[in-house]
Amino acid sequence: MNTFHNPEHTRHVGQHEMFRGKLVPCHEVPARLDHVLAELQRRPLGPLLTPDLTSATASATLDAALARVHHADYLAFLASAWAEWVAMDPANAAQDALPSVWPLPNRHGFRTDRLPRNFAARLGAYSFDSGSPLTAGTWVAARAGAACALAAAQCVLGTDTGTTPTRGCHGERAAFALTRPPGHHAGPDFFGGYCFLNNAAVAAQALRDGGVERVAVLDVDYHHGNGTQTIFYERADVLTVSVHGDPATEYPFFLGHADERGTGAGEGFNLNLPLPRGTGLAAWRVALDTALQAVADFGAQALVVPLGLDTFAGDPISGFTLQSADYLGVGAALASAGLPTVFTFEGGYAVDEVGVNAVNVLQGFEQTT
Ligand code: OKP
Ligand code: ZN
Repeated sequence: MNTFHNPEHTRHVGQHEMFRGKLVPCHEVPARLDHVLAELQRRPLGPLLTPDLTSATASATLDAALARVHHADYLAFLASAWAEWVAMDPANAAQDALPSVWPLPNRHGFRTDRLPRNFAARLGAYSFDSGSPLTAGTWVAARAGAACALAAAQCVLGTDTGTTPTRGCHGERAAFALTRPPGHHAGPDFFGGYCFLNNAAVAAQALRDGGVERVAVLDVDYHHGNGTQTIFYERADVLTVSVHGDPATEYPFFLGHADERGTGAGEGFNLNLPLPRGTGLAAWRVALDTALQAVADFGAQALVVPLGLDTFAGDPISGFTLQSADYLGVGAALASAGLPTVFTFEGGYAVDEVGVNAVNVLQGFEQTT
């Protein structure tokens, strides 16, 4: 399996996230990715590649792929956000940008048809929580990360549209986009949950645009993939399935219930499998099998797996109890779908174990193909 990793990830380093009334150190730290890379060096699964964005063609191809899943005004906001944050007050340069005011839905009377000029207000208009610091390097890191997702999709497609080193990348069975910040909470025009650009959605859309008629996204992160769900909610060509902590008690709280089945043309093409906090491997695997059956019934021709490792028992912010060795079986189960598969690295905050857990999934997958 080819891994596309993002050396620019180190440019996204948040200082704090807001948690229950105080600023606490970020859980989503650069060391997470370093542990996965180190484990991939101990247990190599294939080439380690980095997308090359230096040419104008590669850069334009990436921007076009981003524009397929995110709104143009949101992308422009992200690109200039840090400069505008510092322009508000030069002292802001020492501080992450964290939103602290949001418009409630229109039923409360707030207007979202007028975007405020004030940058702190716009930060709120394009986000849904105060846990996702936007830093000087966030845009560069997130954009280079989306390039990994695009490259991974191109690798399983066997096409090269300019950003991908082609070595070993022609219709591969699977590829891994190893990047941070994560992506599955980012929606068409909002960030949150540590996510800014939806890497899994970029990959799924790139597979569609590369000629795959039916693409399934099977999100195994502890947290519901609300951004991905929202991006594809009205579409029948991309099935979104998520196994996650019940939003009645678990983040992101305001989406992820079992009765969300898609709307319009997309009705029947979203499946949520919420599980109670405390769920262990046996019940989680039953849900995964239900998810895989839905992928098969849909007739998916390619699979995207937002791979969160925060289902691990030792995760500090999550509530399932999977053990490290269980992830080998998770990878094997995912491989049993028999589909070209793109993995995107999402959550997993037990930093010392996240490398072993992630590579266990990928190794279990490889051993089963
Ligand atoms: C991201 B991913 C709120 C902080 C709450 C956010 C968890 C984000 C998880 N201020 N925690 O799905 O692993
Ligand atoms: Zn998560």
